[in-house]
Amino acid sequence: MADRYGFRTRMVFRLVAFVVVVTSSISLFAADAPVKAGQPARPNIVLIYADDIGYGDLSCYGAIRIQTPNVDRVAKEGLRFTDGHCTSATCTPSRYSMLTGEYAWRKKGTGVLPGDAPLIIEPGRMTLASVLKKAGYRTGVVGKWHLGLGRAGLDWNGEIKPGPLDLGFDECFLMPATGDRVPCVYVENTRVLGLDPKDPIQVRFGQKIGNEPTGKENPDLLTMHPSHGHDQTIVNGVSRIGFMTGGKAARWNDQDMADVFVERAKSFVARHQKATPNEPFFLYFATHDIHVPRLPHHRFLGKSGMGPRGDALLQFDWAVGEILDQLDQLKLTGNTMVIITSDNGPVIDDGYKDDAVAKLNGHQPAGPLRGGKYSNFEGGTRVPLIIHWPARIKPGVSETLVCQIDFIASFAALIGQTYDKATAPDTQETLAAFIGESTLGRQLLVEQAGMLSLRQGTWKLIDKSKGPKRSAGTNTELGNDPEVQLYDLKKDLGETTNVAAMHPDKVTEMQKLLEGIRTGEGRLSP
Ligand code: NG6
Ligand code: CA
Repeated sequence: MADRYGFRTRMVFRLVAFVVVVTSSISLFAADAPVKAGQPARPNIVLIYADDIGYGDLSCYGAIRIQTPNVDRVAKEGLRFTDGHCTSATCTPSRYSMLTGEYAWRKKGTGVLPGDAPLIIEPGRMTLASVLKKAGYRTGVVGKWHLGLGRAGLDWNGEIKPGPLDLGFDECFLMPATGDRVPCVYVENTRVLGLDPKDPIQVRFGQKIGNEPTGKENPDLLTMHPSHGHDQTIVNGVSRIGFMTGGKAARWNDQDMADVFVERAKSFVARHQKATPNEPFFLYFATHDIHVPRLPHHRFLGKSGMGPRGDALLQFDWAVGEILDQLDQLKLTGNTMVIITSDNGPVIDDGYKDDAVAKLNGHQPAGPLRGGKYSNFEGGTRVPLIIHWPARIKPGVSETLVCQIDFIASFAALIGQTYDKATAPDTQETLAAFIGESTLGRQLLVEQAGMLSLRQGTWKLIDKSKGPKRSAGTNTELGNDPEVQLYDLKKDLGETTNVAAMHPDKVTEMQKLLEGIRTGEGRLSP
């Protein structure tokens, strides 16, 4: 039998076969990386939460004096937000809001916590981690916690409970509070790591405990001197906030801290991948960089030309690269959502003489924004926010107003999970904005610093305040003014011209809106 089908027919067969193969492999990919509209997806989620990195600190946000190539890769391949926010201009309230979905100012005792504070989120309460855990995610937190641990009067030598394990995390490896606060030890799950029972640890704030040297009494022992505050127990040549004694073998080494956290973060991913490769994971990776004391590893020293603050930024960028490399190696990058953001705006001198001011070299940590950490101006809460998820998110830049407090409602929507609106009254579902499928984000956002401000679209209202213009120690412009302030950020991103007098109706409208949110329906905590 010669040619049963003609040449043309054979070509059509081939074409059909080709189309079948190609479309089936596309749908295979789609099943692997759920991109179909209407279907819940379950990407891995890696939330990289920087400490004190400002809007202008990364080269993808316009920094020129410093290069952050790993973060820039995330921005280039992902969605970079120009109006992304934490809720507060300091750490504890931002983290509280992000994890609970409740504005921190609704609850007393959520300001910057001392190192011996009890856990401020009620054990068993729904959190970002527990919502994901309920949906089958393996959950872990590595790095800075700063939401309190245990109950009042905690004995650091025993079981440290309650903590993240009571809030939906399967495992944790923590710096309890901040780098500049005692206790300067790591907590692994419910124990201080490496503690020698013969050398028990004791921690106290407000009153000295033990007889170890302090920055105030023994400045000659210091390798880094405080500029304001930070003159209590000396650990590794650096005086901290608070007093501790004992626990010598368990004390962290500041220069190794980024390495330790990266190692722990990678180990969480690797172990999880091995044990349950078909289940997604959520890693909350909260770096210490670039908070004070800035003591990056010696391989970064002098590399930025901007002193320890710039070197710590390079160390942060390195850490991001390490996480990305691991995801690449494990072939997880496609269906992992990597988020990079920060807990508050930038600060230059935050209490140590580390050359940050002298070596700034024209670098603008807040970029075009006014203020920074502690400030009511945009520099306080408008921070870098980048989301990278190749299977779903198209690269680009979004000007949509989004906030970390909305991760709960938005991720719940993404994975088809319900969440308890009563305990998370302030989280709003803005999933489409986070994944770049809509330009509709938040209509209203309360920003917390010394007082509350309100964003409505590109309007910004800062209510009257008798507070100081600048913070005495850090020299940050705080945005306090006895007159009400209104800024039109579309025309005036740097909040230089108060237009309240020109728009009295807008001021009244926004004051009422803010009051409504403050006292209204959503109120939960006393
Ligand atoms: C301040 C500290 C500052 C920093 C901040 C918390 C002094 C003088 N200043 O009280 O150094 O630790 O608290 O930073 O003690 S945060 O990023 O954790 O909010
Ligand atoms: Ca911070």
